[in-house]
Amino acid sequence: MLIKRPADISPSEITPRSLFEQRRHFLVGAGGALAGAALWAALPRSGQAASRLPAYAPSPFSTSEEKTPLKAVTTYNNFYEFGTDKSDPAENAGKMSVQPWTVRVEGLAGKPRTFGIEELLQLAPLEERIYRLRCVEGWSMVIPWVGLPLAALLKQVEPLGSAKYVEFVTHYDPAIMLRRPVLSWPYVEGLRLDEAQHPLTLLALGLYGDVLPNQNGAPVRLVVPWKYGFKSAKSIVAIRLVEKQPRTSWNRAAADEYGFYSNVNPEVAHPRWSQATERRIGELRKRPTLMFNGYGEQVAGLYQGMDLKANY
Ligand SMILES: Nc1nc2c(c(=O)[nH]1)N[C@H]1C(S)=C(S)[C@@H](COP(=O)(O)O)O[C@H]1N2
Ligand SMILES: [Mo]
Repeated sequence: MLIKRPADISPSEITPRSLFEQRRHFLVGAGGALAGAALWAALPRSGQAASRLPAYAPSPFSTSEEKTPLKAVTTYNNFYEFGTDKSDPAENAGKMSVQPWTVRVEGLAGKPRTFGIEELLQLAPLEERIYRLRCVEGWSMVIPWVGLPLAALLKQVEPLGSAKYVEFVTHYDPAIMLRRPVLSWPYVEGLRLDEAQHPLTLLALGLYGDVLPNQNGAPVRLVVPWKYGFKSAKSIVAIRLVEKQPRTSWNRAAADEYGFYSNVNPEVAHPRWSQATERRIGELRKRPTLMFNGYGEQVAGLYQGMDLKANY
């Protein structure tokens, strides 16, 4: 049994909305004119006080649904490298040092290159994207991410025509992370190239206006809002353009339960539970789960003609 369906976070653990709303303020400056390198270097690190990201614009892709409180977003996590209980990542991920940090973008590319994390800030204007994220376990959150489209990064390296898929490799340090082979480490995820280039696919550097807390995948993670949460790889160190569909950690662990596509689909049950409904963290009621997590209008075209029951 790999994933248990955990009891939801108790309402008492959730910070009242007014508390975190008070600390919200948007840095409006010279329209992102601050040099990314200087700015990133000046931000506090290693799980210390939160620090604001530079100016970012709201995105038309944002949902207007009520956001999940920051406290829940940062204490109810899946980051199995730091333990399998929901509270483990918040307790243990502070050990991870995220500076310096580089992301290698390699494989079938005309201009493969390693990017310093501060360079990512300069590739495209930062955006705030308020996305629903649906975990395969049956809960969901609404999180205001800050980041840039992954497409902006991929464009830099000029993918070759032979590149069909993108593999995401995440940080693994056995000195501070689980050695037990709960999953095959490092955690690997993958997308088809057109999914990776889709405008909704976000390379997130922050949430609620601050740099990412370690437990949420600092300093850089993926957010793919129409797929189950496990596709959104945390703490990415390499992005590989490849010809063949990558073997992902969850697919290796249980291929019949975690398919490559992993699109949110209420009609395809997980072998051990229905996926028809979900519980928004902080709520008691169940809501119906929407096809493609409600992003069908934007992404359904990617799967035209595919059998989504066979390609689960
Ligand atoms: N490296 C890594 N990335 C990961 C995971 C993980 O265990 N390791 N868990 C995934 C799962 S199952 C989910 S639901 C999301 C949770 O992201 P959040 O904690 O920021 O909400 O991260 C995904 N990314
Ligand atoms: Mo998940």
